[in-house]
Amino acid sequence: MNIIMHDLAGADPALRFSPYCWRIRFALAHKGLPVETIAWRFTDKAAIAFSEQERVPVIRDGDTVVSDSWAIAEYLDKQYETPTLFGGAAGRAHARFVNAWADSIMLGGIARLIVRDVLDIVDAKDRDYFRKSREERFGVSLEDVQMERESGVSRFRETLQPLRLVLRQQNWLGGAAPSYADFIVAGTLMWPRCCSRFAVLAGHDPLNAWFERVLDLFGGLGRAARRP
Ligand SMILES: N[C@@H](CCC(=O)N[C@@H](CS)C(=O)NCC(=O)O)C(=O)O
Repeated sequence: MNIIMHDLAGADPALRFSPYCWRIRFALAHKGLPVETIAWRFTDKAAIAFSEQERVPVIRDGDTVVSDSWAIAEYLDKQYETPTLFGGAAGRAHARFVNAWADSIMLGGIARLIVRDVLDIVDAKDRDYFRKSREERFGVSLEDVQMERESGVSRFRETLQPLRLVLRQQNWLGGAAPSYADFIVAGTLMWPRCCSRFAVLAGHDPLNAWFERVLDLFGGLGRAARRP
């Protein structure tokens, strides 16, 4: 039986834009596990009530339900040992740092660049909820959050310098082969790619070469993703 995953979608059900869900799409593909995704909207809380929380990704694997992308990655690596996502306990510990860094520094930085654009692609029934919940979080309007993005984008790009320094030495964050650390960062970059036409990476950024390699993995899974 295929694994089922509730996956955040926009007004266009083919537009899948959650950074956390993308991490798991890549992780499942890495394991060679077929997945059936179910389009989920921010306000479809009842559809995932069985997981006893309100966010996606949520996977159902037979009788097992797991939510939270990190917990799902750990579950997958335990349940389906090879090919490994983490490369052992030390790799998992390092990936935990990458996860925390991506969640705090990368996602926060990207939100300031594209959060108003997200409003344009969410389903009509999610629009009020999305605006209200995100404006409460930022304390200003979505328009104001994103207003200074042309000048602010360079600050975001500077925060990615550790990635450049590592990827100058090796092809993947996982070393010689991609690991969950690559999927965390690439999944995070799928969010702006699938929500906005704003370029969060400069054209000359060496990170593009690595991101293009990720987009080509698994038969071009990331590259084929619907974009606005
Ligand atoms: N820590 C969770 C975060 C999941 C999360 O925040 N997902 C977003 C979609 S990108 C969500 O479901 N948001 C629901 C909401 O804002 O109400 C993970 O890693 O999976």
